[in-house]
Amino acid sequence: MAKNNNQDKYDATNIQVLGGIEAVRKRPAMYIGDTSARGLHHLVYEVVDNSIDEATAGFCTTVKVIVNSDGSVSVEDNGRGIPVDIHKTKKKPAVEVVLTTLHAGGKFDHRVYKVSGGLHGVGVSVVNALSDWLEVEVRRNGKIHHQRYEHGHPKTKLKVIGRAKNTGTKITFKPDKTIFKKTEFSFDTLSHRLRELAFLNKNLEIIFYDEDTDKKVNFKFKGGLISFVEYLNRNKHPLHKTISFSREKEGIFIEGAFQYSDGYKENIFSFANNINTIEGGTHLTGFKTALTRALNQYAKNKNLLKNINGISGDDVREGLCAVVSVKVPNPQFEGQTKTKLGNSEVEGLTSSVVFEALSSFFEEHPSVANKIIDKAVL
Ligand code: 0RA
Repeated sequence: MAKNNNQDKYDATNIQVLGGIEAVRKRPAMYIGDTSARGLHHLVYEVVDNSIDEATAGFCTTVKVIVNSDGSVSVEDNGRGIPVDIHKTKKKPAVEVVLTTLHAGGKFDHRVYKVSGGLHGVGVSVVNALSDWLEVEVRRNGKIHHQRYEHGHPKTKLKVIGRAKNTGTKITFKPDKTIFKKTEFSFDTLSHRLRELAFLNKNLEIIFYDEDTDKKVNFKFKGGLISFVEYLNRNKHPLHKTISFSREKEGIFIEGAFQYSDGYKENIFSFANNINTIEGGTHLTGFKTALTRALNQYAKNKNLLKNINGISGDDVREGLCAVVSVKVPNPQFEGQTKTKLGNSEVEGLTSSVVFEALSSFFEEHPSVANKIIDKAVL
């Protein structure tokens, strides 16, 4: 074991926590993928994900992300605040347990939809372990609570530092220069992901400010995925108003939006629990199958196919821009980069939700259906 040159005491109650934190510092890539710019930005996403989960649970409306001029990042939300009561067995404030224990789930897991499996969902304790320092501020029970950590270890006790009228959590952390190759954050990389998260979580306000460049953006989309598709198609010539669907079935929330434009390229994005599933998966397959089936059935019923047998999936997707997003309680992420949704039950559920929604949409909007079929037949 490496020489202990800090002031931490290796007593029986601490040993497991220290083991976890040390393991993360020894092999950071195991937890965040790599220690390049990608891994560095992943720290921000991990903290932001926790605030988004609080929003998904219905307790948070605003998330503020600030890149401070000293190179630290603050993520502040107006959720319930991480609990501060003393953990029964660990005999420490819950917030300290959350910030120092790997996978401190169970009672203190506020996540509605798990994100583990990919690199996401590793927990804020990983961010803490890979930070030079981290400070947490919890507004809860009418008080502001504060604690500071260094390299993942508590440096102060959780202390009340003031009174609070509202609730929420603010986490500020400075990535450890001895771990990351580069510790500068990219405004474009962060704003791209934060914009995406605002599209995926409609009505959630995400404010992003970079102190150094004085650049500020504010994302909030009433339209959710509809706004997402319209953003993606902003420089195209659309054939119709964006079509959308959203339904919960058997504990799985399925939503999507799509729009055809006059081009021929296919542009489909899929997400599972807010993670961009670059390699696709069962939700994407279900969507594609249903789109092809719904259009073919409509075309056959209305005698639009003349002397052809049917329209192929590839033809149906020419000029299509679509976003499909599912929220699954226990996702399985597969593939080379763990960005392929594997849950087999999701395929049938997605395809039936999409097929039903599109069939009735086409019946009610024959002019839109005709335009799409004309384009596909051509
Ligand atoms: C555990 C339990 C509860 C909330 C949270 C964690 C929580 C964590 C984070 C991290 C960033 N923002 C957060 N907001 C909340 C629920 C506590 C309760 O029942 O009141």
